[in-house]
Amino acid sequence: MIQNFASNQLAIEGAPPRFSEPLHVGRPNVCDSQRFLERVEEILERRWFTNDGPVVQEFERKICDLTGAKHCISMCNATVALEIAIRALDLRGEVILPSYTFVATAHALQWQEITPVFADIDPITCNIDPECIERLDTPRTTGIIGVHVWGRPCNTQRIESIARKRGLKVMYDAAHAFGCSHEGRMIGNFGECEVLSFHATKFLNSFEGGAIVTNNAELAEKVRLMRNFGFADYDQVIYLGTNGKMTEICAAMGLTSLEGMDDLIELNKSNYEDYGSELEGLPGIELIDYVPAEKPNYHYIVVRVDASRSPLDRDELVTVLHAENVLARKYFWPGCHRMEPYKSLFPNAYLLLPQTELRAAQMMVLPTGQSVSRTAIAGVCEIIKTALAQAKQLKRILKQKAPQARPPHVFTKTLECPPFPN
Ligand code: T4K
Repeated sequence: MIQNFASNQLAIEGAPPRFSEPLHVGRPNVCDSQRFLERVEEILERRWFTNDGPVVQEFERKICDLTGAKHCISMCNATVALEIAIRALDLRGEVILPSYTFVATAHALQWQEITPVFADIDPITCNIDPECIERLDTPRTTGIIGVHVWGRPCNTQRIESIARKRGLKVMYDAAHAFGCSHEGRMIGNFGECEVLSFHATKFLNSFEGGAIVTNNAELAEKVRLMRNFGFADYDQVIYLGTNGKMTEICAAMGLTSLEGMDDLIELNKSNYEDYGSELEGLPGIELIDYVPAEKPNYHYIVVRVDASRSPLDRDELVTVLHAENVLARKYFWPGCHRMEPYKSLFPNAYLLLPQTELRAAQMMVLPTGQSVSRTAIAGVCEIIKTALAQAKQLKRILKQKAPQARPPHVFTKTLECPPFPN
């Protein structure tokens, strides 16, 4: 899969791509496939496929054991889990959240006609800046959604003290943070509730899936009802609800992934360290760090490209990598405030989001996980090093190729807001 790099010519200059197959960010990890298939056999035999079956219940119990949270209510995905949590907490009016997140966090509010109010981020952690929350709070504000971006926890103490002072409810989008700890407690125990994602691309995958974890029994009960159309019993609907249920097959995958979780963390950590040592010392190239005293899941390899020090900027590096079949991603570019419908609703939001604008233009996510070997990591880093060393001539080529060189799935519409800073 990895080709020889005999000459220093890059694919963007006309050489064959370094990787013959695409190297994806977000390739799913598969743990014990035999054990998963056994579970599938059992499910088929049992003929209980969904609606709170035994595998779902076992999965939920194991999530509680691992996080220490009292209740886990599994869901079909994290987006629906966010929507249900927002509704169960009775959030309405305006809710403050970061713009630097996957668009699902904002959509879960807007879908329910609640106004997402975008706060700027702390430039170090890329998580919501608590000082901005104070500035954005209005009489219409009912809550705050913090997002533990890349699995690095928000400043929960500060957020929750602001919320207490101002009578706001706090929940967290913990889609990236399953298996991580914060101040000695596992993620899953903060705010009113936390939402996990078990999407195929996530640290723990159940094909598609999510969960709400909480220590609040009343909220847990409400969420359980809402997940199943509001049914309290046969023929008895006592609540407005939807279909947010996880299937048995998804739970079987989730359970199997849980059993392989320690190995996954070890592998992720080793990949992270390999990237770290390969990229060390490159000007303007910085791998985000995790607090080793806590328990990170090391699921994302996130590199900040500071164009004031690096000879190539983030977009240039991503274009070079794509030409080599390394499908690096620009998560989270553009920030939610530059996506529809928010771009039209709040055309001036960018004025209040300088750190979001800056980081969205700098961050690049590289492939990791089971499908990326040490040799592949060395290959990816060698491309980056070669590109930086040849930056002057590459800039000329990139300029000429600009329209064709654009990665296929990036945002191509002309933005009404001004261009990003570098
Ligand atoms: N909150 C946050 C903070 C989130 O990051 C997310 C999801 C959510 C909430 C919502 O969670 P869910 O409702 O999904 O449970 C991907 C994921 O689809 C999305 O789950 C994730 N965040 C986001 C950060 O990344 P896209 O639009 O970039 O997906 P896509 O299809 O481009 O896939 C990413 C890469 O993974 C591709 O290069 C191909 C590779 N891939 C993907 C799948 C699904 C595979 O190799 N195999 C696969 O099966 O959003």
